[in-house]
Formats: sequence, structure tokens, C-alpha cells
Amino acid sequence: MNDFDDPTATAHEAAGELRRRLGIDGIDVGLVLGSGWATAAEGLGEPIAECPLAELPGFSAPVVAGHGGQARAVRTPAGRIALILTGRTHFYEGRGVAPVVHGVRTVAAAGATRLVLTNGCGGLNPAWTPGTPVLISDHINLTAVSPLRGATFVDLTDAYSHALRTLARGVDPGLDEGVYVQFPGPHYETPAEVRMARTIGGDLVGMSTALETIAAREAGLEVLGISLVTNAAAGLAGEPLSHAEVVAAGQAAVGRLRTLLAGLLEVL
Ligand code: 8IG
Repeated sequence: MNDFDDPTATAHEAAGELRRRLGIDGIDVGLVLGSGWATAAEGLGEPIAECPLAELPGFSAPVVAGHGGQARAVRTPAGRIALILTGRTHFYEGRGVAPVVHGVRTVAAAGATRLVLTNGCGGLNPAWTPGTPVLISDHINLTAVSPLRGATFVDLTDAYSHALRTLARGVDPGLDEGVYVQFPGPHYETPAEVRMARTIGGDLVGMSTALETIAAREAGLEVLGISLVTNAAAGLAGEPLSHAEVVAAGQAAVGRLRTLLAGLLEVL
């Protein structure tokens, strides 16, 4: 039997193992850290316990430099339990879509009602210099797949919760918002694809989040999506894209991101 023949069952197994390993009864909120976010989340909340994700059913070891792979439970100032996933599985790893959304399903199975998805991405708005966090208002899924199977006609009208975006702007009033376009990757876009993304209504280009949000909505989670613009999308800056600039943008933004995440943990 494959881990993902019954993805919900595997998520419940992972959640059970997580509770045992971390010594918690459940969680209230999940937080997935994308490229550039790890340092900002260090020391967030009051530590409870952590374990490597790869030791939980259905998870595997992370592949990208700068992506950790821990499940870390912390107590928030409001007394709630947040589970921070310091890494994610990407669609471009080629293992299919079920492993990509297993973290989200595990967060839901562990009892969370809210999920914060962060990522690093390319920005289409020149005002968003590298290191600018942007709230995701909606997405366009260009992966040509869905994490859902069968007649699961999940509504995505308010996929990125309006209420949670308002809470986030209460923490950081300077946050802009934009439409996230998920490409399959792992290559970055061509300049022509970036122009297409803009034409169809995109503001941000990335390789995660949209598929995770779809699974999160199926599982009933309220989603807050935050992109860190780590680079101008291809063709906009007149320079090639590199993973090094992604890491540098995260470092430049660490103060603002840390304040944002800490403020969110107070209100979520
Ligand atoms: I970080 O410019 C990061 N991830 N698709 N395009 C896509 N993904 C990204 C980008 C980018 N930057």
C-alpha cells in the first residue's frame, strides 16, 4: 500500500505521531516557511518541542538548500499552539502532488483551524524590491494538476481569507497584496512567460502555495498566504535570476518578517 492511496489516513497517522513526538494534544495554527523565511521564524514563540519531518509518516527529507525540514511546536503569546514546518515538498520534486500537500493535510489532521503559508517568489510589480513581503489575495494555478481527487468541488472564492489578510494588515499596515501564479518549475520563467503571467492577472510568480491552498481549503483551513518577493521576475531586472539573491533577500528582510510573524502569532 502506497502512503498516498488514502492521503487523509496518512495525514492522520502523521498527526498522531506528531502529537506523541512533540508531547502535545493538538495544534491551533500551522505555519509553513518558504524560501527566505527561516531566520525570521527563529525564536518565535515559546518553544515546546520539535522533530524532523522526515521521521513522520508520509514525509521525506528536504531537497533545497535553505529549506529546513523540522516540525516545531511553539506556544504563542495568546496561549495557542502553533506548528512551524520549516520546509515543504515541491511539485518539481516529481513525486506527484500528494506529497506536496501532505504537510497541509497533517496540520489539519492535528487540529489546526488556521494556516499561514509563506514562500519566496518573483515579483512583477517594480515597486516590490527584493525583500518585500506581499499578501496573497488569490492565485492562478498553472501546474495543470489538482491535489484533489474525485468529485471534490471545493469552493475557492475566498481561498486566501479576507479576514486573515485584514488581521495581517493590522500587524503590518504597509503590506500590499497580489495574485500568486504557481508555475510547475523547477526552472524559472522565461521573460515571455512572465509577460503572460502579468497579462492574465498575476503579480507574483512561484512554485508552491497554490496547490497547498487548494488542499487546505478542502480540509477546511482558513489560509493566510504571504509571499516574500526575493527577486524581480525574469526579464524585469535585466539580470539573470540566482538562488543566491533569494537567500540575500531573506536576510535583508529578516527584521520586518520577524516582526510580522511575531505579530501574527499574537492575533492568530
Ligand atoms: I524564490 O522568480 C523564487 N521562486 N516561479 N519564479 C518562480 N519561482 C520563484 C521565483 C521566480 N523566485
